[in-house]
Amino acid sequence: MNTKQQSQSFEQLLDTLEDLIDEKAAAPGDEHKLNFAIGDVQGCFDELRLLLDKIDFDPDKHNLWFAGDLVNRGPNSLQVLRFVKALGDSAITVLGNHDLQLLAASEGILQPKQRDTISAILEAPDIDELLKWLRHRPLLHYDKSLNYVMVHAGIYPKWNLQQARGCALELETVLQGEHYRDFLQQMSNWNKPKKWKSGLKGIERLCFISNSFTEMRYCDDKGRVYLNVGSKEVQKKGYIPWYEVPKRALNKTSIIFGHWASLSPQKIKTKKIFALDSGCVHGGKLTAICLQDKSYVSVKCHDAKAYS
Ligand SMILES: [Mn+2]
Repeated sequence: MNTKQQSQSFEQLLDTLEDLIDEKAAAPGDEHKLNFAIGDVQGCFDELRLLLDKIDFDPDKHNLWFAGDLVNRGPNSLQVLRFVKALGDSAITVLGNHDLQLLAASEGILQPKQRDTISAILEAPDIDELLKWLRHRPLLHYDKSLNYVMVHAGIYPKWNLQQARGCALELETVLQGEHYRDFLQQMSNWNKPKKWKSGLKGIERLCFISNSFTEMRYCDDKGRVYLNVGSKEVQKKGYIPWYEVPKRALNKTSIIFGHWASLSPQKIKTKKIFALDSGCVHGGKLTAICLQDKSYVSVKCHDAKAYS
């Protein structure tokens, strides 16, 4: 980090974020490798190991993509975090809401809730390096040669690929910079604003970006985002999944996401949409998809009563 960046205030940084130009080139793909994308692990370490056995995982032959929420609610979040970090370049992970909440909890900003299972991480001797690694994960991963993009919850329906990548880069810049605590402190402005405007500024802009990538499920047909809505409200108001909003801008690239455990991965009929959270932590399954041949592999949750 240079001296100029170090001397910037959080407010100054917020003012300059919009001007960031997306120059991040897609990482050179290992074209000889098969890529498997895996849904929300949420601390289900035994199931993850079994899933990797099932696909005969070999880091020389395979790359793993994780759709975020590596941690929380399941029994072994610390082991999952250590394991995925140790995979190095063989694994790509995007940040989910539980990952961001873990970062906030580690700073004393959020108090863990009763159902949260992150205390082993908070007490781990290697917490600093684990969470520094986590904080440097992207919000969005794009592979140009495979033509896939991966996020945790979704991509705001009005954003095209370039806008989505630019917005992800804005928030990644903050999370990886010296002011990440300021963002974590303020990120609980969850519900506002509902609709994107390119002129949106500052913390509202960052929260909108964060919500879209890590929390969003439902929108209305005009593209307003509604967070934390129950099924009755969804029915009454006619909300639709973000990926069914008419004229969705990012429709030429396949989108992989997790976060939505009640969707059945193989039942979604929307073209180029791949939902991977099959609710392992709730007693469902942990699912992987091979990006090259679109075949699914899954293992059942070990705990018949579910972990959460
Ligand atoms: Mn989630």
